[in-house]
Amino acid sequence: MTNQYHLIIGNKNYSSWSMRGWLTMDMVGAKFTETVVPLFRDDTASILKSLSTAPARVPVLKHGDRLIWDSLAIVEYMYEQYPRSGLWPMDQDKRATARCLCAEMHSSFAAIRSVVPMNIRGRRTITPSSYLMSDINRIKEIWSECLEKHEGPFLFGEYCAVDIFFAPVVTRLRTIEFDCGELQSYCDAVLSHPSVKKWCDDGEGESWIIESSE
Ligand SMILES: N[C@@H](CCC(=O)N[C@@H](CS)C(=O)NCC(=O)O)C(=O)O
Repeated sequence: MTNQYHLIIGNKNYSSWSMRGWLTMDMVGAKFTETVVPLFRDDTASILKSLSTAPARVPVLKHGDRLIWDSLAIVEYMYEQYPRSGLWPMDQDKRATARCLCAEMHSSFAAIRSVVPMNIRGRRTITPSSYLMSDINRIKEIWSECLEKHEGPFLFGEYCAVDIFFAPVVTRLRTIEFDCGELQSYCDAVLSHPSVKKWCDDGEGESWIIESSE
């Protein structure tokens, strides 16, 4: 098995799960190559199939013969590879909560996902429905509790996997020009993190358009 990491991702402007995989790789400092596959085109599935035998979704991490085809699995895999990277907090109590929050992000928040598809360069003001607000309120509760307990600037003090998992939520709130109030400083900290900035700059530079996410 070679030690090369190869990350297969979707459009940086639109693919929130890809963003989480990529930010994970960037945070741990792994040297990796990336292939961006434009999503929701007639040839998307066949391109993905030509790149790996994983289910036709992104992100997919190839590490030698190993395939890791889910963003949360990529976090856990890269944590095993880079245990001192700070991907999960060092403290076990914090780490337990951090894992719960990433799992919650991974399995919940259907409203924000469906009503506000990720579109980093997009801006559109909306009046959030109560359905959407129930997700946003839970997100605000998580952020407030973490920031109060750990004193910021990130949710567990230092930037970690939880900030990575919430980064696409931050960009979605910016897309709908949502007033985050006192949580705006957290959003600003995420958006100005060098990895997040790099991803967003790349996304803004893409020319693909996915109409259903506009
Ligand atoms: N649970 C998966 C979700 C992956 C996922 O749904 N990725 C989307 C892009 S953000 C995708 O591949 N969509 C293409 C499709 O569904 O055909 C993960 O965390 O990696």
